[in-house]
Amino acid sequence: MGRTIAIGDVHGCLNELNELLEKLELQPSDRLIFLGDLINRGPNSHGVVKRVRGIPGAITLLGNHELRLLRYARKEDPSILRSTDEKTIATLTKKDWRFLRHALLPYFYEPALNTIFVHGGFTPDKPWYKQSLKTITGIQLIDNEGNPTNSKDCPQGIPWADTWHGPPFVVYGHFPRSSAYERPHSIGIDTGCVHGGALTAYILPDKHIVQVPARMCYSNGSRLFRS
Ligand SMILES: [Mn+2]
Repeated sequence: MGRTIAIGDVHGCLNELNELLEKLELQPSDRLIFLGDLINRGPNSHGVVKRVRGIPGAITLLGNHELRLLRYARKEDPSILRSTDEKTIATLTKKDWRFLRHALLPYFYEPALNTIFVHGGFTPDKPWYKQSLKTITGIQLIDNEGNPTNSKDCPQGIPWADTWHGPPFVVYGHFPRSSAYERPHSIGIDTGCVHGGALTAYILPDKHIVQVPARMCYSNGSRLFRS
């Protein structure tokens, strides 16, 4: 089996993505998995979607940012949009929309590695395959009643990964931290490229990390949490 390479939240950082893909020296036997949130906040959402949809066989997961855009497109309800969505929508082509509608998976499970790839994560109280789209794309923390939440709504919550005991092992993004967040049964690899951190790839089965630093802080650097 070739390498399985997960890539964290790109958020429109096309230059860093191109640099990372070059640094990885991709082989035909490699499998690339993008953990979601390709778009928004950064300088070139369209460029990232175009680049990723041009990679044959790449697996792309649904992030909360893509989920919001798809909900808007389905209901045509502009009230759910944020200003970053509007900037992205203005640049997306028909091919980009087709890709966002049809190519994004909620998660990807690889039995040979006993590993699941997902954007946000899981609560520990029920099996991963029984959890809602809202949870698996949006969770960062768990509140004191055991419910999924995030750092904005409940800053004192506990990282869901601290409560996850596996199996399976979980590789996820969505929680921008100053470095990868390694736990015995999970690893978070959103290292906040768009916030001036880095773009991170995690390679299995060797458990190797490859990173490219952000060229600048494109969006609110204070969102990068220390890990
Ligand atoms: Mn996210």
